[in-house]
Amino acid sequence: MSKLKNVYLQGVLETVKKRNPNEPEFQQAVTEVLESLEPVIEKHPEYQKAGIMDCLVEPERVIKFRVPWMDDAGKVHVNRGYRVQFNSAIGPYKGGLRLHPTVTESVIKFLGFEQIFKNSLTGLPIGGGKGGSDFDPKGKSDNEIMRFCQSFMTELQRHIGADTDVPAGDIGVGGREIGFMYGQYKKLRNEFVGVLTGKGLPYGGSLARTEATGYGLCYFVDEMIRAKGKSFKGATVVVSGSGNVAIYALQKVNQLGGTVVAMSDSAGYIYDPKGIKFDVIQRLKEVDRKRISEYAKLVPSAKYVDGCSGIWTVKCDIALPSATQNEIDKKAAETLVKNGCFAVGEGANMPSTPEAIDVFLSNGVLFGPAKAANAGGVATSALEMSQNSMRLSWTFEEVDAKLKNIMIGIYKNASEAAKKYGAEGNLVAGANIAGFLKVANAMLAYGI
Ligand code: NDP
Ligand code: 2IT
Repeated sequence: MSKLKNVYLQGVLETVKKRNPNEPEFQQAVTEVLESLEPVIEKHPEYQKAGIMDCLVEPERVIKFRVPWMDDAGKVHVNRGYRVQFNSAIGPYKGGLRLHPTVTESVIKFLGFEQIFKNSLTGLPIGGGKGGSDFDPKGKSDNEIMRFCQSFMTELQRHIGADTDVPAGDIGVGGREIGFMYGQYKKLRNEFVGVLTGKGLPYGGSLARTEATGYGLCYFVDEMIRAKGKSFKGATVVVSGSGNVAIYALQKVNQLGGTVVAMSDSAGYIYDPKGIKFDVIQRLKEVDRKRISEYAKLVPSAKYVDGCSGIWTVKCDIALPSATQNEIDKKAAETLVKNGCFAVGEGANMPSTPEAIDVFLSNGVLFGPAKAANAGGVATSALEMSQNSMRLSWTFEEVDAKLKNIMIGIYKNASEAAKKYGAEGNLVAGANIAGFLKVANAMLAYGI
């Protein structure tokens, strides 16, 4: 049951549920945003009059396609590919590509919807989109990954472009996959343009894009907790996941004086009271592509525990969920609170269930929602697009400094919007409202 009282918004949500049955993740993401926007809609009838919310919850375009590929043994497999071009009011569609067996239209739509507000919050000119496939990269050879990526791009290339739609990485898509996809795009289109971000440095990538989501997450959380007189110095931190976001969150926590005592993958988690070593985990995951259980064999002070959800029972001051959606439920949130956790920063998209968010907010936990806290990745992607357009590249320090300023700006913008609309201290409401206003005002200007 939603908490909505506004009749117009209730109607919008009803329509979303009717039109998109069996899409629980998409319904979850829309419900949260509509609940946050209640005070905005009450204050600004012009949005209702122009049907802004009705338009916003309907993607501009949903592309769904067949992706056939051949494994090393010569067997043919068929996966399903998606690109949801959700909203282009303030810039070309922008958002990652996810390769994971749990990918469905609902997952891609929730991610694309959230991306609209996140991208708006960065202050940069990017619209919202997302894509991916139910392909499972685990256990595949480099050649199989290459053939899949080439087949995926053979269709996707018809729908994207440097000024139209610019995909990037997400779960299961990193530098290797972006390389294969960019190579295929270039072959088919005979164009060297910034049509993907997260590219390798020799062919148009930006320094600091690899680090950006994890670093940005820490810059955001640092700003949020410093406003309450706290800091990372001496803090015990738990980071779930051990992929792109988690690895660079670990590195930045270390630089800011905190200690990450637990990390995970989908099979289980590692615990090391002495602090998880960045170099070891980076090599294990990025180079060797092994399971996190191997870490405990390399580092004697660490122990491995089967089952990834147990990570939330580890006592910490700050939690940075950076694996996947709905990884923290009500019970996990209650355990974190009971163990003294005072801040949560969402590195993943929608990692906390609505019930978990209620637990955090009602217990005074400082809560940085995904749309704000993990926006550093896409913000730096937009900086990659700028550098591609200029045919220039900035130094690591320049990009990192811009990223930090953007994250501080997002914190300020979200906290001010929350205060202005009667939800002081609630960054979920603040991020949704601040992200919405820019997009809605552009849509108002365009007419229907
Ligand atoms: P990666 O593929 O690099 O890493 C994902 C990590 O999460 C792995 O450790 C993986 O474990 C774990 N994981 C994935 N799915 C599940 C699952 N269903 N249950 C438990 N664990 C799971 O992805 P990223 O680090 O790029 O992405 C992590 C999160 O951050 C996602 O929610 C993504 O949408 C979000 N994000 C990513 C950004 C980016 O720039 N990359 C930007 C903003 C948000 P295993 O290896 O066992 O599958
Ligand atoms: O969820 C996200 O913001 C991303 N996966 C990054 C998207 C991007 O275009 O860099």
